[in-house]
Amino acid sequence: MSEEIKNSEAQGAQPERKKRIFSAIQPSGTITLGNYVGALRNWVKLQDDYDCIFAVADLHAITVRQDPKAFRRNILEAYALFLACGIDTEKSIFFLQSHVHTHAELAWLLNCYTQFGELSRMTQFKDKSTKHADNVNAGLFTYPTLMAADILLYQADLVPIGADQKQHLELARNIADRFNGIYGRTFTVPDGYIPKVGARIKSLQDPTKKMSKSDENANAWVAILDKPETIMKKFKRAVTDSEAKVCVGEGKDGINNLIGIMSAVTGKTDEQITAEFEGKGYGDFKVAVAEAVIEEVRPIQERFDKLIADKAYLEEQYRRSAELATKISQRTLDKAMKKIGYVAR
Ligand code: ATP
Ligand code: LTN
Repeated sequence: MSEEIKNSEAQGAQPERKKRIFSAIQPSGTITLGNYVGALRNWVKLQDDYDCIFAVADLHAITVRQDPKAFRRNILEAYALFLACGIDTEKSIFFLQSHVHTHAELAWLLNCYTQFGELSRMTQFKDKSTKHADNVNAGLFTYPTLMAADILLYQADLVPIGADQKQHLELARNIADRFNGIYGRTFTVPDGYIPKVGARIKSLQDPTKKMSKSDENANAWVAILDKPETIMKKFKRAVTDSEAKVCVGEGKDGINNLIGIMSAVTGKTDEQITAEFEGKGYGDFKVAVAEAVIEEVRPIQERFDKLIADKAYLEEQYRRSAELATKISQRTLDKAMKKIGYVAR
């Protein structure tokens, strides 16, 4: 066999490297239908086509004061719920951010390559410091450099995020560019991976706003772990218009949102849904949407109940993932430290 053919065979046999994805979500109590449709469910789908690394961003969560007992429970529940939704530790690495020491370490280094002015321009910082004026801590201010560290440690190519995180990702890109510019290529400059606008679920009480778990009115959101009767009650109370015709239309934000939810959970198109409910009232439609959502979350809730009762299993999963994540991220941290001029450990 000629050298050339051998070479080309060897090349052909080499599997193409999958692109790496990194994303994280904060463990802030309830995970809503919005979070599920807009973030979690996409992560589950991405696992087959990408090399995925996901984390529960528990370090980010202490920019607001947390009750220790509730915090610990929320972190574990978020972890179990994500597994229940289909995050698979055989396919992906899925860890608790606080278990991987490199995140806080790189975040410190990156703080010194980030300008005060850049962080001051972050709209999330401006919003949150106005909302919680009594606790504008330094962590809230440097939140984006920790997020940059999360991403850059794994040399991620793509970062699935909601539109609200675009500015933070842009900053992570700038920090990576700046560092690479000074020291030579150290970090992959990541691209955002923003789902289609259609996946934005709106509040059930004010359908011009997004469904948000921090909404004070609990009727505005549906949690993945809400009981079936609660889900039914919340949908029955959903705000609609007075036209009483199930179809997509201008000024029909409430019904548009319910059709969007129905479509997201059943996979049916808006036209199919409209045809199915022709001649029927909003009451019937709300019940049907609630039933579809209940069916979607039922298996997730069943898996969650089993997982949360099995602490040993959960521990095995997050420990193993943290070990793998530490190994990968340590390489990047070492590389960055060497470039800065630190003495090797
Ligand atoms: P908060 O109320 O504290 O802002 P949230 O419910 O808006 O929380 P985040 O923690 O900010 O949720 O977001 C987690 C992920 O879920 C992000 O990727 C975000 O884009 C996505 N997400 C949040 N709300 C929705 C929604 N209503 N529709 C679609 N995706 C959403
Ligand atoms: N800030 C994000 C959560 C988050 C994240 C990340 C997302 C923390 N670290 C790294 C993507 C990549 C949020 O509040 N949704």
